[in-house]
Amino acid sequence: MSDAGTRPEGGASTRYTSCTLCEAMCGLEVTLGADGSVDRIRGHEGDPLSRGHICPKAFALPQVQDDPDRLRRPLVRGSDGELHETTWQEAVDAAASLLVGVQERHGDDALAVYLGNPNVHSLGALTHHPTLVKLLRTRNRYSATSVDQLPHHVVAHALYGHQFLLPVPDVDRTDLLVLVGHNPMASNGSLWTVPDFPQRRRELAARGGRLVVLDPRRSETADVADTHHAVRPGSDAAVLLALVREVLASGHATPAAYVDGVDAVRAAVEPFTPEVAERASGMTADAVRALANDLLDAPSAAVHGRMGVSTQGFGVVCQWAVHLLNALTGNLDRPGGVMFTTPAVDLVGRGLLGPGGFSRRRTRVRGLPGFGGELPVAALAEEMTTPGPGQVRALLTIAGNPVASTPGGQRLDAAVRGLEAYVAVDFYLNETTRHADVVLPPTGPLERDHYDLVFHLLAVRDTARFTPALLPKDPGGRHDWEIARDLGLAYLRARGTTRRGRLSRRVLEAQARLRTSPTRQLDALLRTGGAGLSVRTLHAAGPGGLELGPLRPRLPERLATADRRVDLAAPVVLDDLPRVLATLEAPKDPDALLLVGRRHQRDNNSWLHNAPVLTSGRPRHALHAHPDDLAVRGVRDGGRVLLSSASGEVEVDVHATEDVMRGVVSLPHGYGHDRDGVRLRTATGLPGASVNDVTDPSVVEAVSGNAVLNGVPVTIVPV
Ligand SMILES: Nc1nc2c(c(=O)[nH]1)N[C@H]1C(S)=C(S)[C@@H](COP(=O)(O)OP(=O)(O)OC[C@H]3O[C@@H](n4cnc5c(=O)[nH]c(N)nc54)[C@H](O)[C@@H]3O)O[C@H]1N2
Ligand SMILES: Nc1nc2c(c(=O)[nH]1)N[C@H]1C(S)=C(S)[C@@H](COP(=O)(O)OP(=O)(O)OC[C@H]3O[C@@H](n4cnc5c(=O)[nH]c(N)nc54)[C@H](O)[C@@H]3O)O[C@H]1N2
Ligand code: SF4
Ligand SMILES: [Mo]
Repeated sequence: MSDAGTRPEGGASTRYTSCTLCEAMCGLEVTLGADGSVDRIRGHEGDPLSRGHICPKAFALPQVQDDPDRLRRPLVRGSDGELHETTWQEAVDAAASLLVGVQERHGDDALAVYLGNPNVHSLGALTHHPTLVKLLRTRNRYSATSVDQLPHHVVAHALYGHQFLLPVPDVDRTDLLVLVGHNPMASNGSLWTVPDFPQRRRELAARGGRLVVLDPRRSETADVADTHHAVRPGSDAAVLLALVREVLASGHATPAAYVDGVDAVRAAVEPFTPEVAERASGMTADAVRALANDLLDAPSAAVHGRMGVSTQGFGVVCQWAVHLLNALTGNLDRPGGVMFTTPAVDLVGRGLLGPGGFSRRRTRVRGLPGFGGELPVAALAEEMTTPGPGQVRALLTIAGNPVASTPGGQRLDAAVRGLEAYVAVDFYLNETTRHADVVLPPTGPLERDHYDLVFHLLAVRDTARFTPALLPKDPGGRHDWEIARDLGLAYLRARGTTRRGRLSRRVLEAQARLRTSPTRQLDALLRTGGAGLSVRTLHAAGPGGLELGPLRPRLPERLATADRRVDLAAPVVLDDLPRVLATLEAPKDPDALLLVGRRHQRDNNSWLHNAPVLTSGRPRHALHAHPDDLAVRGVRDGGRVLLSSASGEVEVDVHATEDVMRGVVSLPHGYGHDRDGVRLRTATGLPGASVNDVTDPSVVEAVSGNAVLNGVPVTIVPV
């Protein structure tokens, strides 16, 4: 079993790998030239899940690999204040002693850890980072989850007993697909591994099925939908709750036998009439009633809600209502509805991923709730800047860029500068990692073995694919898991743990796990999974891996609730409904502008703007606004405006388009590479502005503490 992959032997050769850039996990067919570099990339036609699909981002993989800006050796900040290249040993020891120093002076919780998005796309990150983080003994743990899908976890835990029991739309068999705040034509699907959404959408149409989209913007997905309902940002709760109400009022709801709480739900949603929905959202009461009927009448239907309804004021209520619509129309756990996967490595069933749940631990300053062992990242800056016991004074980021990715970026930027110690594991200097005292750069995505531990859990078909590293590892480089191993072991030395005679079982086990490669850990997981699999058998199955078939019904056996039943009347949600109603019914300022995000097929969060293949062509960083909204403010198409919120302001270019509703402006995140007049090397495209300098960390989703990135009140004035 090789961890390094196979070296190409003379002449061109065809290899197969997995794209790890987004949740679609496409299989790639790569031609390597005689010198071993990537000549050509195509979608792998024989891949049973992605079926030959590829998007422009995959072509950035070799550009990241060869990018002269990519860090390949560790950096340590010298007494001159600059970062200098050094040896791995020195860098890892320096990092460990910085972190331990702060913890010895100020307590274990003075260290905060942020795990960024790419962690979930890397086998080695998933096998090793949890072990490393546990060793660090801090309760100040943050991740991209709380600027993303936290409401999904809260609801899955409440309904199904486990935060990762997340059903996915059975897109290949459904008759009616309803997408709320989700744009898979650009994002390729989320919490829903659905490679080649465009073709799957065409197949839906060919079978006579329909696609309905709710979005304040005519997104790329709304554009190919049969019906697009423009809804005011942040108002979906009114629509979704009215749909639940109408489904129940019809008398034709068909919840499964293991579903409880229907009467309590009926009473709780009674005030949410279609008329309330119309006043709040702009979607007409008739349209709401018609959609409820369609959901009841369709032979099968699947409702899915993502970023637009997760990272907004009522994220938990929206996700709950989405699950209820599926359950009450009999579409939970049936072909063509939403279904659970049967993954070859079942992290949920085997207890390898914790069930989640709210903890007693809250953030020190604002008292935001902890969930699943983490705290909401919207609180990170204030935890760094508010003096007192427990103040955060050191940071470890792994594959993350919270200054660009979390609300209140400017404040966090300043707070990170003020830290006593900051260690970053990243192969780029980004808006955040540029402040690090030590930067530990891992190998790139093409240099490592891959098996998708997370996204096989969320895929529209059950498959199991292992791909060995495409390119030989840089001999002087380190994989993420090797960095975690070396940093973890150095940390134990720096803390004196390893000098203290007999080690506890906890430490011994952690050391052993850190020393075991991801591929070996994967092999053990496969071998003990009960299906007779191993890395060798997956390898032997060919480059597309094993095809385990379409999704199959799993309930109630798959439920992790104590009584193996689903109680729809989740108190965390029902208790919040009076507040939701009051807020949605409050009078609205007719002149207000609400800011929403958007993703483009050629962007990838905050980090691919240095790949020429993606940044060429028309700039995509502009603020989209309705021409009428611009006219009344004296702003011309193509002009520049100052975009301000209660929290901050940025200058941006404006693009007039009727694709956004009146009263809505849209700006993508992940831009703003020009900070303090310094153009970060990681951007060859236009720097753009960071939307998170405008989003407001003081406003979070009330139940979960998730960031509110959509529906932010803003103003614009011409500059
Ligand atoms: N306003 C607004 N803000 C948002 C969003 C939004 O829609 N609107 N979306 C949110 C969402 S959904 C997410 S997931 C977050 C993402 O935000 P983050 O969690 O900050 O992740 P990225 O922006 O992807 O930054 C990833 C960093 O990881 C590095 N990296 C890439 N691959 C690897 C690797 O294999 N190992 C290591 N060590 N480093 C690697 C890259 O160089 C980059 O610097 O942003 C959130 N922020
Ligand atoms: N190309 C590309 N693909 C990606 C990523 C990327 O950066 N680029 N990031 C990946 C990640 S980390 C994630 S989490 C996923 C996210 O994938 P998506 O959920 O598709 O992400 P977004 O485009 O941010 O949001 C979807 C839509 O929500 C709409 N919206 C905003 N506010 C509201 C609202 O209040 N109500 C409703 N109904 N809609 C609203 C926006 O207009 C937008 O069209 O994409 C993944 N895939
Ligand atoms: S959709 Fe694009 S970025 Fe996502 S896995 Fe497929 S090729 Fe990669
Ligand atoms: Mo995300």
